[in-house]
Amino acid sequence: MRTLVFATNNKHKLEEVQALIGNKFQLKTLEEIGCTDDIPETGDTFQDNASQKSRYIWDRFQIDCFSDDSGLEVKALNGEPGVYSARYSGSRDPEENLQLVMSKMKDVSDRSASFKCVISIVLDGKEHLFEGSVEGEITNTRSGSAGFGYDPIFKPQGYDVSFAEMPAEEKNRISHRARAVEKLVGFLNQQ
Ligand code: ITT
Repeated sequence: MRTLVFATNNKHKLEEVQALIGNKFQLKTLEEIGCTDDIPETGDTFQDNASQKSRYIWDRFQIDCFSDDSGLEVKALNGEPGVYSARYSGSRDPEENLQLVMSKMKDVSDRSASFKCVISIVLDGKEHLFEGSVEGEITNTRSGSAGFGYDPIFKPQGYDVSFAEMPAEEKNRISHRARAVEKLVGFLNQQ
């Protein structure tokens, strides 16, 4: 079985991706390879940040690895929080970040938003990129407690519930991350 490092410190992402990848590939965590570094994420785009994370691990450890850079883009906020999704309020507290989006969206009628995910994988030193997105809207009130981050205020198009009200398997069928991981798995199966 092929072993891949998933370069993330977000345990929710790890759980989602592990469930999507199943047992075809063995995922190793940063902890398992002894990496406790604060991996830089200084890019202006999801792609730049994803590349930065996976290349950092490749350069330091020469291990096949991939990373996910993702976030919420709200149309009425000119694409914010975007690449700053994990620290939009200045803090890494998901609750504070969610509250800030809710307060900025108070009284805004165009509620369109999307989640984006870019996966960068470095295999034998060569990088490949995969993208996924899901359209939806920011709800007026929060609901649900599953998932993470902005899930309680994001309702995917065609659904009456937020991501945080869905069972993990359902979010994992339609999410931005699921779509990017599906492309990644298709690619890995051809290697
Ligand atoms: P790593 O960089 O260690 O992977 P991170 O959480 O810092 O972890 P990102 O820089 O990619 O990851 O930021 C992603 C943020 O976007 C995440 O912290 C959430 O706030 C938000 N986000 C991404 N995917 C999400 C999802 O499926 N549901 C809810 N919020 C999500």
